[in-house]
Amino acid sequence: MGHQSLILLEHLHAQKKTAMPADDLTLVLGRIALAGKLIASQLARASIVGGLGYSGDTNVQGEEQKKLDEWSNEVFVRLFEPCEPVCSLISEEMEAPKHYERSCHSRDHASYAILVDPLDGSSNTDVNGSLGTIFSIRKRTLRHRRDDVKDLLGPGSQQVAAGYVLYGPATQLIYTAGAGVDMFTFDPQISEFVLWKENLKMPARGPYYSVNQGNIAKWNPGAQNLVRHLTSRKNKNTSYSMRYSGAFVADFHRCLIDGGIYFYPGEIGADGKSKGKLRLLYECAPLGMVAEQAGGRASNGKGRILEVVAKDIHDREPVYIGSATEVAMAEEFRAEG
Ligand code: FDP
Repeated sequence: MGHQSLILLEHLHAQKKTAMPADDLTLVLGRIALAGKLIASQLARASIVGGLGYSGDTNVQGEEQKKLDEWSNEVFVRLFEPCEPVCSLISEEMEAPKHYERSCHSRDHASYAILVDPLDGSSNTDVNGSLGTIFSIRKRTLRHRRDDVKDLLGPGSQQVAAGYVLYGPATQLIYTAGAGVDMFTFDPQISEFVLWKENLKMPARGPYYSVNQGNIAKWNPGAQNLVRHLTSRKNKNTSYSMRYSGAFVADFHRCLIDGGIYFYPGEIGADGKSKGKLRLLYECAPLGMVAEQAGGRASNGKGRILEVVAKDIHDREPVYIGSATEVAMAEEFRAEG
C-alpha cells in the first residue's frame, strides 16, 4: 500500500495542544470528514444521476439553490444528529439554526455549534469545477438557552477550530484547532484522509491575486486602486498574475500553498452590496483562522476579520485574505479610499 503517513484519526489521537479537547475534536472532525467523503462522491456522480442544476428553491439570502447545495446541507444536518458534542448547526443554506434534540447542558464538558457553508462555489457544480465545504466550530456558552445564538455572534477569535474540504482533482481536508494548520488528502483506495502536510506555513508574499475583476466598476476606490497597483507592471512588486476559480475555498487554497491574496470587496452605489458577498461566520472567519494559523492574514480592509462581531448569523463582510504582504498592501489602499 505504501502509506507511511498517519490517517486523520491517528493524527487526531496524537494531538496534544488544541483549543478543543482531543476526544471532542476527533468526534466532530470525524463527522466532517465523513461529510466530505459523501459530498465528494456525490459531486463525482451528479452528472449521471440527475444531480446537477437548480432545485427551484432560494436560500435565505435570496440566492437560487442548486440541487447539490440542498443535498450537501442535508448531509450535514443528518450526520450531526448522532454527534453528541454538537448541539447546534448553523448553515448558509438554512434560515434558522438547527438545534438537535439533546440539550446543550447535558454533557459533563463543553457543547459546540458547527457553522457551515456546505457547498462553497456552487456556480462550479455544473461545469465540473472545484468546490469546497467550509466549517467553523464554536463553543456554546448560553448552554441553558440553546435557541438563543447570541453566543455564536462573537468575534472569530472565539472559534475553537475551523477549516475546509476542497473538492478538486483530489479531495483534501485542511483544519486548525489553534495549533497550526494540517492538511490531509483523501485516498480513495483506502477511503481515508491521509496526512499530507503538518503545520503548514503560507508564503509571506505570493505571485497571485484572486478577485472577480468583472465587478471592478462597482467597488470602492481602495479596491480599484489595489488592482491597478497589482497589475501596473512597474517592477516585480507590482507584477501579479490573476487566478479566479469562482470558489473561495479553491482560491484561498492556492494562496495558502503558493502565496497571494483573495479578495471580495464591498461595493458602492445605492443597490451595491456594501459588505461584499461572503458571509462572516461561515466563510470569512473560518478561513481567517486558517490564514492566521498558517502565518497569513485576513482583513476586512480596515482590520482583522477575526475581531469583527456579527449582528446576525447570515451577516456578510468584505474580505482580503492571504499572504501577509499582500493583505497589508490591500489595507493601505483601503485606508486611502
Ligand atoms: P458561490 O456563491 O458560487 O457559492 O460563497 C460565495 C462564492 O461562491 C465564493 O465561493 C466565490 O468566490 C464567490 O461567491 C463567487 O462570486 P462571484 O460570482 O460574484 O465572483
